[in-house]
Amino acid sequence: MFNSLLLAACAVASFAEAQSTFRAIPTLSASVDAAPSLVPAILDPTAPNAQDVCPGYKASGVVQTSQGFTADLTLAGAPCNAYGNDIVDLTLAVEYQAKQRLSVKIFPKHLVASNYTNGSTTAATSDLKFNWTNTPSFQFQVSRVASGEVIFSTYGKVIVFEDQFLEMATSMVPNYNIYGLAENIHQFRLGNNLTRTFWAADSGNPIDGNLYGTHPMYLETRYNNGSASSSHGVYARNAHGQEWLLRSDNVTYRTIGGSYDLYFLSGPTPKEVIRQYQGGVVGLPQMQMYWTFGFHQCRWGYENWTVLQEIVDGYANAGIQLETIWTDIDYMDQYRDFTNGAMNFPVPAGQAFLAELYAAGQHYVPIVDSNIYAPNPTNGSDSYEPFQRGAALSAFIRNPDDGDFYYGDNWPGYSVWTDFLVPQGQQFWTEELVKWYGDIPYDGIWIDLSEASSFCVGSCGTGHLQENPVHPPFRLPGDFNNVDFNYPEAFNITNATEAASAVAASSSQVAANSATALPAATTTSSSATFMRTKPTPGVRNLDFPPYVINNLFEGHSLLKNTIAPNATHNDALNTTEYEMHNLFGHQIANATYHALLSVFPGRRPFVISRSNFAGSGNITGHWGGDNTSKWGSMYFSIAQALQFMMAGIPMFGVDTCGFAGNTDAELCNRWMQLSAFFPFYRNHNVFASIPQEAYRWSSVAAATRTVMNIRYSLLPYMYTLFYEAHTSAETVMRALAWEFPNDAQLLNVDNQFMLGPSLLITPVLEPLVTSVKGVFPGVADGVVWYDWYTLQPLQVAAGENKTLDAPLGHINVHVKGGSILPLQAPGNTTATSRNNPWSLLVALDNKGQAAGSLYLDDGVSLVQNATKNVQLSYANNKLTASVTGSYHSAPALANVTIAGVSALPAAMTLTVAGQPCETGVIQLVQGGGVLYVTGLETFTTAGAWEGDIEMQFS
Ligand SMILES: *[C@@H]1O[C@H](CO)[C@@H](O)[C@H](O)[C@H]1NC(C)=O
Ligand SMILES: *[C@@H]1O[C@H](CO)[C@@H](O)[C@H](O)[C@H]1NC(C)=O
Ligand SMILES: *[C@@H]1O[C@H](CO)[C@@H](O)[C@H](O)[C@H]1NC(C)=O
Ligand SMILES: *[C@@H]1O[C@H](CO)[C@@H](O)[C@H](O)[C@H]1NC(C)=O
Ligand SMILES: CC(=O)N[C@H]1CO[C@H](CO)[C@@H](O)[C@@H]1O
Repeated sequence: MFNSLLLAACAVASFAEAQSTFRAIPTLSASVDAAPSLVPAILDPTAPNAQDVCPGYKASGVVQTSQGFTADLTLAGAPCNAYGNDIVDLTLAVEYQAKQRLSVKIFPKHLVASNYTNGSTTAATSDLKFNWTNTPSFQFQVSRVASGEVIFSTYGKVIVFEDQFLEMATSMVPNYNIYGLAENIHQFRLGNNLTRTFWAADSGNPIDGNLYGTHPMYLETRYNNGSASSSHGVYARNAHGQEWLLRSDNVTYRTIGGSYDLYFLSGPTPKEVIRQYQGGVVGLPQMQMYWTFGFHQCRWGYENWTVLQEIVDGYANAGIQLETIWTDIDYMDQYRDFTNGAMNFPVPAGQAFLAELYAAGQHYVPIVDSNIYAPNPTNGSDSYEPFQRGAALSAFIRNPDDGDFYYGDNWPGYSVWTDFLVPQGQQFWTEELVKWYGDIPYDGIWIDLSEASSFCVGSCGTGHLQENPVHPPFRLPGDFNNVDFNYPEAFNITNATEAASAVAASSSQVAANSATALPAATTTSSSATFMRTKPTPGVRNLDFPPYVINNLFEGHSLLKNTIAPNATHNDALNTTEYEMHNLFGHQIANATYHALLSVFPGRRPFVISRSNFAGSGNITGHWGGDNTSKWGSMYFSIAQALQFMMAGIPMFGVDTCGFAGNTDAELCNRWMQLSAFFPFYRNHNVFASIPQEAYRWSSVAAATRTVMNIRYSLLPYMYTLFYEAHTSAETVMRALAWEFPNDAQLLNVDNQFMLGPSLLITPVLEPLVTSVKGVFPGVADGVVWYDWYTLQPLQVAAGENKTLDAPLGHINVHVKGGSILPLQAPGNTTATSRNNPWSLLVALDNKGQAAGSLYLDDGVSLVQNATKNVQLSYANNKLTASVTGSYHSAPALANVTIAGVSALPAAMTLTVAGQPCETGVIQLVQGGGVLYVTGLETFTTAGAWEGDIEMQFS
């Protein structure tokens, strides 16, 4: 069976086959996405330096408040109008909001600050101190009261506040270590020479370029020459297009609008900073349903319900867990939201498919795009009711030039976008999702293209709707002569014959394309070039702000590939996309969350979405977007995940095995094993590349079965980590630098990570190797690391870069001594796993102690009728489980495995719920430093955690 699958997967994508799939509808010219070309300010030597030309402010009129003070800031000289119009009169509001959080706001004087406080902190009780001076202009410093350490200082720099440009800079210590500023494709430590541009973009996964998410928050760690490290956080709450310039001795923050709304977090550990940020400022991550931690399979290119059934069956036949099957845009009628293609995805067949899927305990999640098709008004058969209903509600964003809706372009043709700033946007979205659920009872929603992506510049559909449905202005994957022949690095070594044939086919395609007049894949020409606009007194230039951010698209214009900045909302202020652009993704995810509350009252909504903003973790999960089937893309997934753990969106994972391009058996093998330790575990790829389900190659199937059984046995641990994230801002995946904050050797580590406090993952991230190097922190302080598979302590010296065996199909997982992990025998779904026997894995530290915890609830409800907490501990040869709460888990506790026990105990006593047990049936076996206690099930037949358990060895 696997031999034939192996052949199928290794066959290169077929050039001939794809030539027949061209969509026979009018194709927009690439010129619709042409915009004037600009030079980003950071690359423009003639751009004014605001620090040189702007006068700064003087503070006066200080008024003490209960928790800080306010003052007037007045422009200290002639306006510089560097990239906008200087605002002359500002208000400064300094507020000691909590012991660990200081807020500094600077805003136009006529506005009133909103604030949230704990009501009792003052300068006298804060960890942080705010100092300021008026010489030579208003400048401030934030320092630690206890040590005097300055964590932020604008001394020596002017503060700039214009209607379209703000600039503030802080001095930095040499070789500073900062992390965060998600979303970026970059190493975990951001380095001292990087510009982070925030302007949500449908741009794939560009290294260092702007992409989907905006999280203007960083964490800085200072190692203080070997004494305890100190970490602090800075969050600048502002959604406008912006840039953070990380330079050798300063970080410069620039936005093209809004105000300064800064939060300084005192830490002093990385975990405290993260907790202060999520718990105190942007809000804690939502709790997810238990089943969402199962494995998800998706691809663009599942042609019909029958194919979907074949995929579900393929996993079952291969003995690999599949929890959720997803559909990409294939299922829709001509790419229109809330529809099903009548030919390939008819509703009745879908209902039959889903009934069977749900009966097997599995789940279904479809994609929903951010655009709404605007039907051809001259063709009655092109009617599309969701558009009519939304139009009747005035629920779409408008074109300011004519007051009609803004018509951009996306997969279905000319389209509109929902206006989530007004209540009717939510109403429209909820009604459509509820209505469609009546046809297709989905389990959650996947939101895509929410940057928001548009394939043309401006309201290109205005006056052209009679051409609909138009084809996007570039070739789609799988369109005529557009087959992807890319393979991972080293494919030419592992699969030389196939690689040669891919190269040949690729050349034929290039030759065929140059012989036709068809537009090439993605190039667009720009109509004019200029550096930047000049500020106009009293007026903002929304489409071409004078400060040009380094938007990564060709020509850098803000108009490219999205809704134009001057498009307006339906609110009383006619708020524009200039303000709202970076919030569209948050708003549509939020609207989807609330729509799902209507579809499933009382149930935790499951939303995975692409564009996101600070705080989006309250209402959505996120996948890493359009990555590629390359080894480097797999490596960057770890740093991207760690950013989102900081950002408070722990439901994160990437397209496993890679989205764009073809994968291969070796990369997919390593990646299926790595992603098994990410919270959101999904395999997904693009249309017109080879299939990459985990069962397509026997070697990948075997590696996946191995790791999937580990993941499913760890579901109680993963779920408990999520509960702790949701209630107390603990992180799920963790940087080594967070767990061992005083070890400066770990400051760059992003090729390894921890899952919670107990598991260290050391993946292989390169081809053609059978070993991997990793570090094992804490050894100098006595930390023991046990191999997951053998439970043997790793022999490793302090600071050693240890070489580990890592043959294909094996991922190194180590358990930190001192941990107790609650496990359940893996079933074929999360539901069957939940009904399987419990066990405990106890990994003793060098003092013979360990601890852990377990959280249980029904796994579904927003408000729980009953929950259960189990505190697990081991000391003095005694294992204790103390139970609180009344949630009932039926399976018994079957066995306990204790690593780090050197001899067989002479005796054992067991008490369950205070009752001594007759231990005759229990087996104790010791060998290789591990004690195996089996045969426990008869003592907890009513459920493992119905009462406290004490197990004493002597
Ligand atoms: C802040 O100002 C106080 C006096 O008001 C001074 O004692 C302290 O050294 C200053 N701190 C810093 C970091 O400049
Ligand atoms: C900073 O990065 C830029 C762009 O990558 C590079 O040209 C420059 O040499 C770097 N500067 C330093 C000091 O490394
Ligand atoms: C930040 O540092 C860079 C590189 O040294 C320098 O060119 C720039 O002027 C500095 N910016 C500020 C605001 O101090
Ligand atoms: C489903 O799609 C597959 C692949 O294109 C095709 O072979 C099959 O005939 C289709 N089945 C149905 C029922 O449409
Ligand atoms: C400066 C300011 O506006 N402070 C307010 C912050 O919020 C608290 C609680 O609502 C108010 O009491 C303060 O007046």
